[in-house]
Amino acid sequence: MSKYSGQLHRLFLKHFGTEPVMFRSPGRVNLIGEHTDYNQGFVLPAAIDKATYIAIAPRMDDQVNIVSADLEQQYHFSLQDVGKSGLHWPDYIIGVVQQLLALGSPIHGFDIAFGGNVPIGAGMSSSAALECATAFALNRIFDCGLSSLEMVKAAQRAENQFVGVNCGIMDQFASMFGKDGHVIRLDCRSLDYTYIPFRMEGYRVALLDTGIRHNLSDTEYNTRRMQCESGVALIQMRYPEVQSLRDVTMQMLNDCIRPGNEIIYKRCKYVVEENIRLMQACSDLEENDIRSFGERMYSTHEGLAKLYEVSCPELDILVEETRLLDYVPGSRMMGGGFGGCTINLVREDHVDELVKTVGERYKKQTGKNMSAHIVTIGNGTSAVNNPFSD
Ligand code: GAF
Repeated sequence: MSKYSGQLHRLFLKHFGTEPVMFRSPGRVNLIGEHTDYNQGFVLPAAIDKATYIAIAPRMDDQVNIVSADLEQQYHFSLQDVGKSGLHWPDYIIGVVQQLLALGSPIHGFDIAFGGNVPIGAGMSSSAALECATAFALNRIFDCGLSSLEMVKAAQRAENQFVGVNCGIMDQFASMFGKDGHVIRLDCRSLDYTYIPFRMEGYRVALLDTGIRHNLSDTEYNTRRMQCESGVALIQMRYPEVQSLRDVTMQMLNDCIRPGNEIIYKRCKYVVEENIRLMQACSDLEENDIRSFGERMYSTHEGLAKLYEVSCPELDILVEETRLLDYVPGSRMMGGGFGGCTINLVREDHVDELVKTVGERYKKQTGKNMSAHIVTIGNGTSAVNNPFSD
C-alpha cells in the first residue's frame, strides 16, 4: 500500500469502524493538444504517478457519508435527496452518484473517505481523478456492470451537468485508461485511441507550479467552448458538412469569419492550428525527435496565450524563463489555464538546475514561490490491494 492509501485506510477505520475496499485514480499530464477535446479533435495525455485514493464500504441503507482526508471535512446526504452540496468538493462524488442512478445502476448507501497527492486546481485533473475513482469504486462494490468507457462518460457528464464545467473527455479518459510508460493519442470524436510509447530517454517531465489556483467553472473555460461553437455555426453557413472545429481548415476560417469577428477568429485559429500541431508532434514522437516536439510545445503556449487567451502572466514567465535553457527542449502551460502548472521536457541531469533557476527567477519577478512536480507516467484507475484486486 502506498503512503496515501495506508493513511486513508486508517482514517476510514477510525471514522466508520468497518473494513473498506480501496481504489486509486491518477491525475494526468497532457503533452500537446490543449482545448481540442471539446472541439472533437485529438489530445495526447498520460496518467501520472499522483493519484486520488478512495476507501469505501457499502451500507445497508440509503445514507452516503463522505470524509475528505485532505480538507478534514465531512459531508452527508441521502440517496433519496441528491442535490448540490454547497461546498463544491463533495459535488464530484455526488455528481457521479447521480449519473449512476440515472443509468439505473443498483447502488445504495456507502461510507467513503478520499485523499491523495494530486494537487487541487494545479491543472493535473484532481477533479477527474476523484470522479473516475468514485465511478470505478461504485461500479465494483455494487456490481453495476459498466465498462471503462461508460464510467468515463458518466464521470464527464457529472462534471458537465452537476459541477457545471463544460469540459471535454480528455481528463476522465486519461485517468481511467492511462498506461505505464505510454501517452494516449485519443480521437475525441470517435474515441478511438492508441497507446504511444513515451520513449524520451534521458528526459523527464517536470511540472512547474505557479501556485495560482484556478477554478475552471469560475473562469472563462465555458466561454471558450461557446466561442468555438459560435465559430462552427458561422462556418456551417457556407460549409454545412462541418460538424466541429476538427473539420475546419484555415481556408474555411478565412472565408467565413473575418473581418468583424476577431475574437471568434482567434479562438478558432488556435484550435485549427493545434490539431495540426498534434499530428506533427505524434510524428516527432515516433521519430524520437525531442527538439522538434519541444518547439511545438512552445508554439502551443504561444497560441494559448495570444489567440486563445487562457494563460496568465505567471504561466508566461515560467515558459519564457525556460526559453534560453538548452536542457529544456519544450515548455508550455497545461490544462484549462488561468493558473496551475507548465509542463516541461527537461534533460534528466538538469532537473534540479531547472527547478532552482526558474524558481529563483519566478520569485524575483512575481514575489511568489514556485513549486515543482517531477512526474512519471503510470497506469490508470485500479483497485488497490483489496479482495477485488485484478
Ligand atoms: C480541462 C478540461 F477538463 C479538459 O477537458 C480539457 O479541455 C483541458 O482543460 C484543456 O485541454 O482540463
